[in-house]
Amino acid sequence: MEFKDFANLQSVQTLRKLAATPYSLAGRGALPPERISGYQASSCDFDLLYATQRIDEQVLTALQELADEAEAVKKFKAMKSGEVLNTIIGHESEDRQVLHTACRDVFSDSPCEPQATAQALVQLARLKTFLADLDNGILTNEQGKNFSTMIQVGIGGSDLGPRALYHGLKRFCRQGRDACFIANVDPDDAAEVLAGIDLSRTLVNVVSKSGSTLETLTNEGLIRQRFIAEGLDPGKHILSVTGEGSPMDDPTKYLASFHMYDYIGGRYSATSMVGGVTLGFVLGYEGFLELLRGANAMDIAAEESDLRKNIPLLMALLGIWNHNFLGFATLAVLPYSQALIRFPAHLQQCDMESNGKSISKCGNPVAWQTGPVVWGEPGTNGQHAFYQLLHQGTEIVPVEFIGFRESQYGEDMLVEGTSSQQKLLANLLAQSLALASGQEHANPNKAFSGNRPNSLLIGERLTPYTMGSLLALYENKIAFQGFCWNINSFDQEGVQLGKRMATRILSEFAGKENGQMKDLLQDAPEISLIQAARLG
Ligand code: G6Q
Repeated sequence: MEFKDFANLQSVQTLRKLAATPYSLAGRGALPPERISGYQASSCDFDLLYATQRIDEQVLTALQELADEAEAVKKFKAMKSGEVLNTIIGHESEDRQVLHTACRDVFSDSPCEPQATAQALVQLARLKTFLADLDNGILTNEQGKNFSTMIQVGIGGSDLGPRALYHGLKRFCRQGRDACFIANVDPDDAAEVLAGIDLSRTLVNVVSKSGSTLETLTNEGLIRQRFIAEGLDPGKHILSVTGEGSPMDDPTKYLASFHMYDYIGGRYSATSMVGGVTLGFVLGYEGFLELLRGANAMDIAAEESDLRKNIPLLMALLGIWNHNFLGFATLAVLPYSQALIRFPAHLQQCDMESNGKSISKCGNPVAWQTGPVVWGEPGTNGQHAFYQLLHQGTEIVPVEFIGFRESQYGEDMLVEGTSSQQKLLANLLAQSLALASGQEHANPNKAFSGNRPNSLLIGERLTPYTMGSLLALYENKIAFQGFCWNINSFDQEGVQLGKRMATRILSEFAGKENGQMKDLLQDAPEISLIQAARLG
């Protein structure tokens, strides 16, 4: 494998030239039927309509060349086969395999990386037994009653993905089972969740790969105290998911323990036991397997080298076109699906923690833009909020719309001749067109310049299977972009500095609590800041 700098790729020079005259979506007849039908792709159960991007045949050809030159698909396959891709060549780095895909490569007789998949299968078998014990009344609370709620305690990658999937699939939760999440060290997070809960019927799933995260350990401690205060035995209620050998890897403290492995990055861990335990509890074991099946199907579809037939690759390259060549700094992901309310928050982490990097795979400063700012909210709510800027603002924001032909509940009715689902989809299509086409008007305040690139990702219905596919689609898109930008998308050194400073400030607070002011920091700006904020 070669790690070529983005700026030196031949196709990048071609694309720079093409970017001087991108296709205009705003002109009369700019979106003829053959363009709309020609610019669509399908992977698994999703269709991508991308006629409303500022691309033409030449751009698509050059984007394909870029993907080929950067060996994006080859690297993706190498990733799935266990190549050590989480590394910065020539420098100290995590030096790990990147094998979240192995968690769902469990349906094949010849998995891409057999060892990791064997480990995933062991964890799945343990989960299956645990869930069956709950169903069969082998595991009950102190009074012999079934558990009805699972609280997942974790933060970052140990929270966002599982939480987004839980909201996405609430419709499919088993009767009498629910989940909630505590992430923040803000005591109000735990207080609010615990206020509405019968702890005697609750399981607490503490998830931390490192087993040493301040927020998670603090919340675990707080909850343990709550159990004791209510006369309950925490050991009969608290589970753990952690890395093998981590400080939390102590089965004697927990009702059950599950493992995840260092080759699975936190933000890519939703299909490991990090998501599996809570999702298995609410969806049932089969429901969780369906999610894995959908993710696995997308992982296979992403091996296609023709970007016109590979949605994750196509979305990655369209993103690069908008970001690096047309110069748009952010990306809005706007799901027209209430169930996906937390999905943009998950993508914020998955994308920005992966691709918010300034050095190349070889440790050199990059001379090109890497990951965009990613944000989003479900439509149609967003239309009544920030779409003004999307349509008429000076900042052009490329949009990835997501929608489904059918609603999840199927509980709908006609109001004034159309169903709510039709109204939702009409708005989705209208926004895509309005952003692209714009509108001329004599009154400048009512004119829309158009040419605001977007694409429509459409599925049939959001189910455990399609949710899995959607999750993997974005994970794979993010990896493809990282391969093209020649960065390491799988580490997160950028979060360390703030963490270290917080630890120093906390030790200052702790010193005060003990009445023995430490002067560890002395003239450090931390001290001035503590004083200026009137916190000490
Ligand atoms: C994700 C990051 C980060 C991590 C959290 C929680 O890729 O590594 O968000 O998931 O910091 O870490 P633990 O699971 O170790 O508690």
